[in-house]
Amino acid sequence: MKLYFAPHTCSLSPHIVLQELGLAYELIRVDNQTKLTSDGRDFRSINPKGYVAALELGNGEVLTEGSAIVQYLADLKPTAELAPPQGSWQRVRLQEWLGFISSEIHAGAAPLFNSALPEAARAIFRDKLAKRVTLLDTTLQQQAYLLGDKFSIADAYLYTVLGWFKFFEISLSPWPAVAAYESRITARPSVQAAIRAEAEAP
Ligand SMILES: N[C@@H](CCC(=O)N[C@@H](CS)C(=O)NCC(=O)O)C(=O)O
Repeated sequence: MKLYFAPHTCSLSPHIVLQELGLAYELIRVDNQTKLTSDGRDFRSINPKGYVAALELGNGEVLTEGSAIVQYLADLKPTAELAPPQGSWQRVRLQEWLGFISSEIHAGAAPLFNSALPEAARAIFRDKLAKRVTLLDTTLQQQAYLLGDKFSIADAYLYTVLGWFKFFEISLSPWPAVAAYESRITARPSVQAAIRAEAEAP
């Protein structure tokens, strides 16, 4: 499998999952400005959407959309229990979280990377994000991870997008349970290995 990634982006989420599962993969860096891969190809010929993450399978299929990729990966190794079984109620709960992270946190935070965004719009996005993180804090006051007491693919995704808050100078200190959650996940060997591999990738 090949994971197309760009540093500090949402592709860290499937990367953490690959590390958690101990699966073999090749890492291919994408320059999100030029859309060139580190091996000199036009990334849009691999993923016409032009954005990471993309996972190329051995049979040549390319899977995109982070929440689909992490579910595909988790199902390759069900014994790792990174996702509840397909068809279970808990799987639906997982998908509920993945949808929330994707549409409320990921898509809610991404505009803040745009330096052309006017301050008034920036304030609107920040306020909305704060409301969503307050909801997360309420959940994480009661349990260690989004689905309960076990780390799942939803946590890999949420951790990844929470990591952007430092770029926006949004401190997690108003949400102590979220801050503790972020520190707990930072300490996972899979996270450290993924971050190191991205820094060292050509
Ligand atoms: N809907 C996609 C969004 C992916 C996405 O936002 N990718 C960003 C990095 S986090 C990107 O590569 N942006 C570059 C671009 O859109 O040109 C998903 O959930 O995977």
